[in-house]
Amino acid sequence: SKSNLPFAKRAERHKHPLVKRLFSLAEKKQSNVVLSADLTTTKDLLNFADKLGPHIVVLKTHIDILDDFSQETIEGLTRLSKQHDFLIFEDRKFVDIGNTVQKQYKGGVLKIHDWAHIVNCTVLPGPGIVQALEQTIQSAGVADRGVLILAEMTSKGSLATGSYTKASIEIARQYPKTIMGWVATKELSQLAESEVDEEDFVVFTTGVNISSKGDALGQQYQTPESAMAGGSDFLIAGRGIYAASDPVAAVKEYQKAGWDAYKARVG
Ligand code: 6AU
Repeated sequence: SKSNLPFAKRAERHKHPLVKRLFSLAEKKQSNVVLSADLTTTKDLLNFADKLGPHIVVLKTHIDILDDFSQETIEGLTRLSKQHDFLIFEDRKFVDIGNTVQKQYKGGVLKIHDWAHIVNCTVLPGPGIVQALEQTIQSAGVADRGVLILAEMTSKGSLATGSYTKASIEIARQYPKTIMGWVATKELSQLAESEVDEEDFVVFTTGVNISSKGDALGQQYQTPESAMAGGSDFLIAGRGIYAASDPVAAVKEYQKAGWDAYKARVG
């Protein structure tokens, strides 16, 4: 299966330009770490992006939690993304009718499409949400934009299970030019029938933490090793890294754990 193939091989045969770039970046930096940079000031966000940037492949933002969002935030992020060679993933979790989502993606104060390589959405509204995001990307004519489907959630009592999760996979298969993969606790391709030969959706796993099992608000963690054993490709970690007493040491620890597990898997 694709999980046993090296990222370099997957980069070579993949048709989605942004997935190609992601796999190549991972090989180059020897990292499959996505930093969930849930900081609330521009200064902190840019500081962490600068210090940890060399060790990560993607920086994930929640841009609407910043107290002082401005054009400087975006200019800083974009500059650091080029300097340290990481992609930017705005964890927007779009969930609305296509017409509204297009406005949220392109416009408003945040203009997410302008600067975020990756965004995610739920399929709660049905496939129209993906169609809307795809239309925006295609009419902009850019090659370095992509979407992840939120196929599962890590929080206790999550309702993103069963037929919702299965529909996520089926909808992903309808939009291979736009959908890069999904956010999930494990590999899910086997859940929905008619897996296409050579299909290669990327699995981003969040809720990854080396030293904690969860938080007081229902978050549930697994380790980098268990995530990779379950078929994950990229590990999203937030507090495990940025809230550590030494975040640089922590990001290196996650980088090594993720990369060792990846190497063990591909042999
Ligand atoms: O490592 P943490 O717990 O500090 O942060 C986890 C990050 C947060 C969540 O908003 C996000 O991952 N997340 C997501 C994503 C990425 O879509 C889905 C989910 O089910 N659980 C989850 O924690 O920024």
